[in-house]
Amino acid sequence: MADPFSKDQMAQLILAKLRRNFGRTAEQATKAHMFQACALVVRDIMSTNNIASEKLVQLGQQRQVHYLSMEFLMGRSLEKNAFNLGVLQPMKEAIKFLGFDPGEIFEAEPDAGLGNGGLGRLAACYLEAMTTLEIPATGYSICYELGIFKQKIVDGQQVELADNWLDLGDAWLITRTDETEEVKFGGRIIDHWEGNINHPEHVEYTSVLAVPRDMPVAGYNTDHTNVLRLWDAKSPTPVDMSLYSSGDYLKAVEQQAMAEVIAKVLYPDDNHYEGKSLRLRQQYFFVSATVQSIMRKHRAQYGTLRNFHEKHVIQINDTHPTLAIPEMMRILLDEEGYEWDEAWSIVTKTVAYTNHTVLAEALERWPQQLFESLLPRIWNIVCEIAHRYQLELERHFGQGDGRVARMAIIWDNEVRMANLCICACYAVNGVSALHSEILKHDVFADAYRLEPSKFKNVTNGIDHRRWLSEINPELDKLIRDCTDGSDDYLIHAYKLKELEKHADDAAVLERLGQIKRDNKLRFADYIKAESGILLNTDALFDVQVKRLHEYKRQLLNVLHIIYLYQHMKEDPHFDFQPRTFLFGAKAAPGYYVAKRIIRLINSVANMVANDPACKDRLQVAFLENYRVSLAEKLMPASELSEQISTAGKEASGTGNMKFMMNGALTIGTLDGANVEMHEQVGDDNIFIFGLTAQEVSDLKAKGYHAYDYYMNNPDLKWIMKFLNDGFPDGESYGDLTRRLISGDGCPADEYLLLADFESYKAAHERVGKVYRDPKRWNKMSLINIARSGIFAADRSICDYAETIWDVPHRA
Ligand code: 26W
Repeated sequence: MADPFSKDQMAQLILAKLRRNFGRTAEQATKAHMFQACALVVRDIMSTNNIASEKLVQLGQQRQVHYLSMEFLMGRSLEKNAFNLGVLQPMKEAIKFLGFDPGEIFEAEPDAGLGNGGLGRLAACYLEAMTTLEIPATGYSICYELGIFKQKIVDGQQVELADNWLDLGDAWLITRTDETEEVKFGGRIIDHWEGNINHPEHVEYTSVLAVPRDMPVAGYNTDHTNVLRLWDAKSPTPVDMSLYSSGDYLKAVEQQAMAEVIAKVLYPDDNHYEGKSLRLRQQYFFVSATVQSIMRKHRAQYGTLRNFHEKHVIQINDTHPTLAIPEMMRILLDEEGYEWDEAWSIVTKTVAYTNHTVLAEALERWPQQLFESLLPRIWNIVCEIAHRYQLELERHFGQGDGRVARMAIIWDNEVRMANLCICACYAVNGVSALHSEILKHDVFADAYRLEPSKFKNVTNGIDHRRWLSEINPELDKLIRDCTDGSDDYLIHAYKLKELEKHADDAAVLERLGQIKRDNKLRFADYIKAESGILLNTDALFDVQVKRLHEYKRQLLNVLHIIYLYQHMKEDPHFDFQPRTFLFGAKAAPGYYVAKRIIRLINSVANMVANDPACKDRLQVAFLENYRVSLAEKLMPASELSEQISTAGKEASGTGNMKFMMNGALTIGTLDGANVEMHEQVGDDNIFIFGLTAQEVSDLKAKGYHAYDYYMNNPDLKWIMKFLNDGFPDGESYGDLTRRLISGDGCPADEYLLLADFESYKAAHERVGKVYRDPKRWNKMSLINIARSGIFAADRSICDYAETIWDVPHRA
């Protein structure tokens, strides 16, 4: 590591940036100026380090990782990068010295919200971990002008506002115009045959320029620096002057707008596919630019692409970047003159695929017509891949076998992206043990039988430097005090285990409890200042934050709250542990039911807030605009983490890990990574309830009758009636109860809320009992923290490096 900076040096650097970039002194600077100046200082350090890192990689001819993802949910970077670089302390002192409050400067940074949820945040944690582990890696995505929308709650309902993060977020980006790539859309292909070799010519296409805007990423305690390459879309001709002068002004401007719209906005759909032309354009745009850029650099260094797979691995984050496969083929065939077999051999040794969801409605299937007209040459290549695959499958299974149809890449005039990935990738992995098993035995069972060795598991992990040390400094201190006093656990997360020596140490448990109380108070202060809501910090903070989706079952949580409410009203002596239920969730703008559930949560929150009977006992709050920077404040203050998805549906979950590391206990189903959390801590340190994945699938096979559960359970009956009758705010929710009981046109209660209700209720009763014994609760909390090391992203990245990428990493 380079020498650390002193406070004075840091102040000088910041002042110089203020002067040069904004023409201001410290006295004239706003918080926004100050943030930008600090970011520029940190960016300079990383940029210098990155040049050195790239040199070393080039000299050592090391294999590089390219992580392709439509989403990178980076959140804020200033405090994080400064922390990793070891300059956080002098920077804070310098900010103070210049007359500002460091906390306020960090708060001035907008979240880089270039993602929806789990998949995007995972990519961000992994880029940090790859950097810390000194793996030469680059992330690739789109430089969306507008990130995930900002959520406002108006009259209980979600309203979406534009998120213009580049205002200030720009400070991190280094524009590399010299590495611009051209991406071609539309037009048609003219085949020129020379013997049996084809030289296809692409004519009448529309060009879009892809301009890299690189965001450097620092690793912890290393000079190694990687970058996130965000492609911005530009028209090749600013405004076509020939059209302009010929009077076709609109057409001239239109061409420009058509090009630039590609990078305008992140699609806010999570786990839900819609065959939108612009989305396909986004995918090809970023993937084509990425592959061209990697191959161009490789050629410049090695003079050939023959050894490409030895020097590069391309990891595709769900199917969204699948077009990297035919795009590599296109370059090798059309631009480099390779024969099919050799090109295919290079591609299939380079690309690996991670699946992140089993929900059928999330599977990408592009209509042939759209695909063919937008990407004519890529379409031809995919047809050829599909054809050859079909022949192979038929050789293996026999013609007319159902498996050939299920595994087909093109079928019913659709391109199935997952099947293309499975065919072309040398590795396919799920993101938790359970999820990987479901992939092998259910979703991709046919492919698994064909090539079992392709299928792997890499259980997700989170950046524990951000999600523990940075956001929960008091807990970080306690851990250091209880381990060897050093920061070693920041590199070797399994050292958290040493905490467990103190599992019966009353003083340590008391201190752990005190840290949680302080964090709750701090969070309550923040919420009060932001929204005016006064949280009851004496109550158990029971938290469910994640995207709103029916399979995640926020509605089950609400049903239980209504049950508690009813019992409290009925029986003033009803003995239950006071609770503050906190929700945070964005709904996809077009997902009607999800939006209704948000409205319901707000109806319940209002009713409870205005009912004196609930005072100091029951509280519900919907936290507006849940995002990375809000999660960072909330995790340290949470006591109970709700991970209550229908078993078999949540691929992994990563929020669950953030809660665990910050000492919250989990109430959850045996789904996704909860299964492995349960394995780590045992029955005694987690509140498990509900049907298992196997039981869910058995019940569905047998025929699930939600109505019977409803009829046989007086609590459920009462709750449904309550929802139908409506709330003091005038809203009633017959639409939601119908969905649960009769189905309203679709299968009733698809996610088995009613089947799991009783078991959920019982688990909550256990929670309440344990909470009344603070010593026991704190011990459970300590054990959870101590055994959370396995959920560090470093462990996941080591798994990828060793079992899929075959690249070395820092020990
Ligand atoms: C095409 C629309 C679309 C958009 C996003 C489909 C699917 C997605 C993502 C794959 C959904 C997603 O974020 N999945 C989440 O991935 C996390 C990281 O692996 C897991 O922890 C979550 O369980 C999973 O829901």
